[in-house]
Amino acid sequence: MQTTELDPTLSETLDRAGKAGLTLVIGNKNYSTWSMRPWVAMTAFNIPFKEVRIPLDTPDTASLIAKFSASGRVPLLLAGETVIWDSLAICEYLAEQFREKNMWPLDVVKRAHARSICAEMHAGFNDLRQAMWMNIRANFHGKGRTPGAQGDIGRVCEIWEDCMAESGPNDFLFGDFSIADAYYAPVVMRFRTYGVSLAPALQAYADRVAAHPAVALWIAGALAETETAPRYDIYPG
Ligand SMILES: N[C@@H](CCC(=O)N[C@@H](CS)C(=O)NCC(=O)O)C(=O)O
Repeated sequence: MQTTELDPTLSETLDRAGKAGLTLVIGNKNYSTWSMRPWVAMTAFNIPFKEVRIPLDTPDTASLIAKFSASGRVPLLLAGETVIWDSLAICEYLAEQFREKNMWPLDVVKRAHARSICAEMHAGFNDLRQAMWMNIRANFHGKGRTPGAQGDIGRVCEIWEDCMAESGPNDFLFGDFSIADAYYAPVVMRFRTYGVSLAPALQAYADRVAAHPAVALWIAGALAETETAPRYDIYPG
């Protein structure tokens, strides 16, 4: 197992990140699933970066994001003069820039599997997104179980079970923590908020993710935020 201690003293990494001038622009930690993914990956792999946080759902959100990118979305990675405006593109860029960190699994077949499940998350799960948005501070137990969301929950469980069948009982999806775990971390947050019951092995995986120091830091940040987005704070009906 890879150590999950955060070690910000890796001078070579610090030096390179400093030269690259990495800044990650994110939304609120409580609500922004796409921001959570690269933030957790960078933190878990000890890649230092400056954080710029733009609260979502305010009258200023669009103009603040527009200062950095015309995409109108966060996260954004600013790497020197380069702007990368999509969570998966950011993770791929980092995996290339910091190859020695093995942010993807080392084995080519596992790597292809990891990329597939990240691509599936990136392109799909719309029902889960719509009915069970992320709100780390909220308790929406029992809500959001539309047929489509139930189907998406089932598919997430299938994906995790497939991975668990190959990795060990105390492992992450592909053994050591990887981009794939960062990609599914917001789903873990949703399952907690909406009280989704999981088979014991999957619950144990979800607990491992939530307890990972990088994820725990993100959760602490979400709990400390004071701004709210009212339309995501009350579950209608
Ligand atoms: N495909 C993009 C999706 C990014 C996205 O939709 N971000 C949301 C926040 S989680 C956003 O920026 N919304 C803009 C807004 O709410 O004004 C990615 O993977 O980064």
